[in-house]
Amino acid sequence: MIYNSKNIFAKILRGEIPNNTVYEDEYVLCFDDVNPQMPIHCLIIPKGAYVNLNDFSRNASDEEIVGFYRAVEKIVEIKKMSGSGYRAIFNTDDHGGQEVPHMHMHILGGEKCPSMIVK
Ligand code: DGP
Repeated sequence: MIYNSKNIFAKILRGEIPNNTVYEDEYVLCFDDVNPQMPIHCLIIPKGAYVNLNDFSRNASDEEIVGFYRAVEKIVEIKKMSGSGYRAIFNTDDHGGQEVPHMHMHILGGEKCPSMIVK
């Protein structure tokens, strides 16, 4: 799996494109999605160069994987969604509808999410 360092999230990580940062630590950056689908819609990305969830699960260190998932709970707290709930989505590759080839988790909430749409 070849990582393309010209992708938009790599540029955000390098500070070449601005973002509305929600949370940042040594493992992740979380920022608001530019095209929100719900009142709350942010993206969590690992700081390491991983194309998608498969690449991350296979090649990230245990520390990076734990760091990523620990950050999710912190971000949910920051966005005040721990009581009401939220939806987490990893779009992966072509069939998953992934547009940006840097692994990311969508966190959506702020109101009840619609039923899952398959088609
Ligand atoms: P996906 O289809 O899962 O690859 O979703 C990519 C998301 O990234 C999509 O919801 C829009 C968002 N996005 C694309 N470009 C930018 C950007 O430059 N800034 C921000 N904040 N979000 C972006």
